[in-house]
Amino acid sequence: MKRIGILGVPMDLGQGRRGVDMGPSALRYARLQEVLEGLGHSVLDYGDVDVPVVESLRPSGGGGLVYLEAIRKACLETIETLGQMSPETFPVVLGGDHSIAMGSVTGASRGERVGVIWVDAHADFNTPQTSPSGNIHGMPLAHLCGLGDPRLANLGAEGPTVRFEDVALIGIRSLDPGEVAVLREHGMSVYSMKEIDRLRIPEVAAAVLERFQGFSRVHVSLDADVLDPEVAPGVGTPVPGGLTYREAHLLMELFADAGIVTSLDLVEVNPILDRENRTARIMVELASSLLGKKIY
Ligand code: B3U
Ligand code: MN
Ligand code: MN
Repeated sequence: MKRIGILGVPMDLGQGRRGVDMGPSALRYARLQEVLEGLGHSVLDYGDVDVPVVESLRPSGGGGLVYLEAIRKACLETIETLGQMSPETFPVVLGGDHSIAMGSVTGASRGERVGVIWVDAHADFNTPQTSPSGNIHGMPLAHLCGLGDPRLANLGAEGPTVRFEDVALIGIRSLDPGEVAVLREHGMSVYSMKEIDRLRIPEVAAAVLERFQGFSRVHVSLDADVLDPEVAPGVGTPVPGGLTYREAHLLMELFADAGIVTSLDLVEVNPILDRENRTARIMVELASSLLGKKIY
């Protein structure tokens, strides 16, 4: 039995499509708390971080970076709220777009060395210099590693939250040219869909889990768009050829069996683009697979 703390971050400032701010509501509507309690956990919902409505910010033009300060503030509030949870609490942070992970990973790591498993169609390893869109949800992992804009790269007390060698990316199939260069430069460990097709999920999971054995903190950041759009249509930037329903569950179950994961993000669920809350329901099921006990 774990103590689990749910925190919503209704953030849509990291990208251009409306609706992803409703992700926390959709995940709660899909009975996240009841499902986790059904597994025997004790679950407390800490409510939502305050995120300004996009219309209230009236940007004077420019790309997505005009929202940098508002995103930074929401990430700092996320860190503060996660800090109020007891150290043994397992945080489940609900996006919102993926820019929230700069707050969730930093807060959940509690200043300790943290292994990050980034499960996503995208690497989110752009910096303001390499990003073709200017959207900050395409940049959180780079900033967690200390690259990019110093206002986002140093949200923790002591510099970058994550070491380059402590990241594993899984499910990647859409990269920008500048992003590839930065990933290569830092020798990032990328399990693309090609590698998943070649090695299959058990081998990928085993390799990643072996790397993070002995870590006191391991964070899984689960972007709904890692799933195939046929399985999870409610996302802003769908990319064909993603994880099947069974592959995604197997990955979470193998993580659960290893028992080393200490925190989780569920991000990029966009209920406006979804079909009858299917994507939120699948994300809740995946959280349940990650937090369930091994039966067979
Ligand atoms: N790499 C592109 C697209 C993208 C990243 N993350 C999402 N989409 N969800 C970018 O805008 O940085
Ligand atoms: Mn992402
Ligand atoms: Mn993505």
